[in-house]
Amino acid sequence: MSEEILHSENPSVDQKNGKDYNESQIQILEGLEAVRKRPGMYIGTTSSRGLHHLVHEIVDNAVDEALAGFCTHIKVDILPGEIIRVEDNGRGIPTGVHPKTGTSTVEVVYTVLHAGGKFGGGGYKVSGGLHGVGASVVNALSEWLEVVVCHDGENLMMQRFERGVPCYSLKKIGEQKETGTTVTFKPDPEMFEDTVYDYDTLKSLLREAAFLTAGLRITLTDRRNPDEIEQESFCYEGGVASFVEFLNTNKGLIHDKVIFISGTKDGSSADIALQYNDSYNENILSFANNVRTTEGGMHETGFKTALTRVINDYAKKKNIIKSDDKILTGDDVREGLAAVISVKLQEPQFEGQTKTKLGNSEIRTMVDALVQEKLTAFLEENPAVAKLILEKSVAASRAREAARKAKEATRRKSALDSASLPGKLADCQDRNPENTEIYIVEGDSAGGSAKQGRDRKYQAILPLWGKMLNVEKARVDRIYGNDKLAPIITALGAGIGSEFDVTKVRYHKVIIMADADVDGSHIRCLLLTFFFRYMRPLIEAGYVYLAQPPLYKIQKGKLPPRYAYDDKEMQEIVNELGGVNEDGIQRYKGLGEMNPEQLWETTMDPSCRTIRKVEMEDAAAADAAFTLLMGDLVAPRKEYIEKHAKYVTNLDI
Ligand code: TSJ
Repeated sequence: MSEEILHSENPSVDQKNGKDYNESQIQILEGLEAVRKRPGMYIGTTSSRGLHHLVHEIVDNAVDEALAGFCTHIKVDILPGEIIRVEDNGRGIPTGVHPKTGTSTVEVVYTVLHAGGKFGGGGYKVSGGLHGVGASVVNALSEWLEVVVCHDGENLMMQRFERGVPCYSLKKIGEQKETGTTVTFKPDPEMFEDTVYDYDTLKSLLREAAFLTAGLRITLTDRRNPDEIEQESFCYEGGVASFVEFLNTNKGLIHDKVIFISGTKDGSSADIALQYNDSYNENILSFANNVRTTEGGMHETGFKTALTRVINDYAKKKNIIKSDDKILTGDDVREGLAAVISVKLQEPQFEGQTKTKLGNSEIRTMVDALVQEKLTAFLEENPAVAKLILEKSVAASRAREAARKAKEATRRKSALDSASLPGKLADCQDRNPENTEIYIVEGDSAGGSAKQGRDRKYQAILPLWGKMLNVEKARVDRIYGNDKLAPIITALGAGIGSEFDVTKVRYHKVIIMADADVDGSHIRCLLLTFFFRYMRPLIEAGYVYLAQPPLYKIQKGKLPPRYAYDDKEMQEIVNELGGVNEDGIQRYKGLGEMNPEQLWETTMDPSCRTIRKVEMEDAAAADAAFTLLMGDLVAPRKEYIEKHAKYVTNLDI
């Protein structure tokens, strides 16, 4: 492979100033080539998510400089052509010759896999980054990348790479007093399915980074459209405490001030913030070395165990619970809890299916001891707050007891028994969940078409009817009783909440099929929120999908009909057909308009349909939108709808 690069005819590759390639340089090229051969191995996915990971990866390097205490401001710009520029005001990547390679440290950082900041000379870097892959991976996956560095407060140095290969060695391009690093790169369209950056995705990513590094300012500017430059700047002196305030925006608070706990032990540190709101949900976000640990892990376990113990001990001590059978469960003490746990450690072990579960058991012990000590002291010193939290937990406990009884009552009526599946469910013949899929369809007419159009061997159809339940205001007991959600619970056959058992799910594809209009978004939002809150492992297992019905049917004369899934595609097809007459450009108003054959051809036939897998981020975004849309607070809701009208209607796009 290195052959083609070594003997490249690209005149911009200056053959390293005529120097012979030595063994280590060949290894470097082989390394970068490996990244380009299997990009998924290094960044998880080449989907839009992978594209955004690149920015995260580069920004993390600048964040490390901030954590080391030398950088106060990071600027991220989206430039025309989907080019990203990241600039910091740190010390600048060292520019001297690296003893191992004989090239500059800058070049090492960008060409040696896993080099990261460890080559900075002296400065130790806890392995951060998404999976700690480093700048070289971003370089390998960029059509081109340019780095401009001022390290010595005198010389401005620059180097350019194309698909990972240096175009020339680091060279002086000018003089500058201020130190810092600027990286500009264009993700390689050959490597990514989609190279369009989403402003809101970058915004939440950078806001999160700002929350996790108290005092660091991060500014995002979208310059893609020169007539409409968008900019937002994030800086939070409160760090994770500010993060919790943010999570509780627009929620009714149980107590005013966020509780903040922090400590270090054996070179590891933990920052924890928590605050209760009056909802019935728990919202715990955890991080290890600034990497979001969606699958949880030892830091989360330590926190939860200690929280449950501390609250029960306090309740017993104050005679709030008198007998052992009234002990508060973990679910009870976490009802309405918003919390952020951020730990930093030297050698994080990332485990689990998506490598986002922290495996270091010493962190569990550390977090447990820290929360035990500090939260106990807090409750003692703040009896008024303690009383409010205890009341919330006790109310949750009572509600859960009532829910258990409600569930038993319903069980007795056998309405939720898998022996009696919901009446409207058209089940499939195959009983092996690995082969089967269920379409959850809004609207009776679409449901009818889907039933006729499906392949009944492995496709089940559940039409939804009945009243929309406001999940936001409902506890578990009311979910079971809801006529819209109960059939879903029964059809899936795996329970809900803490009793949900993903191994019992009757279908490994749960496909939400709703119209591409406001009502459709509403139902998608409701269902995603429901799955997010009550069947989260279903999403984590990757079993939830969104059907993508076409928006247009294009008919020209006697030719077979063509379908388009967005406006651009519609225009392309029309052009390709050389135009169509008036009644040939048909826009579907809803799924119900399609006949069974059309629905099968466009949306349900696995050989030609597209379905979109729901990621945790999608579901979390739906949950956040839902909180605003269905919550009690009218003013923020109105404001949100006005500001995000487009987003709310296209929640899945
Ligand atoms: F890695 C990278 F190229 F992706 C990147 C690194 C991207 C950006 C936007 C910034 C940086 C970066 C690296 N900013 N600041 C630094 N700092 C160092 O590399 C550095 C500087 C000095 C010393 C020292 O010990 O003197 C050590 C290090 C690691």
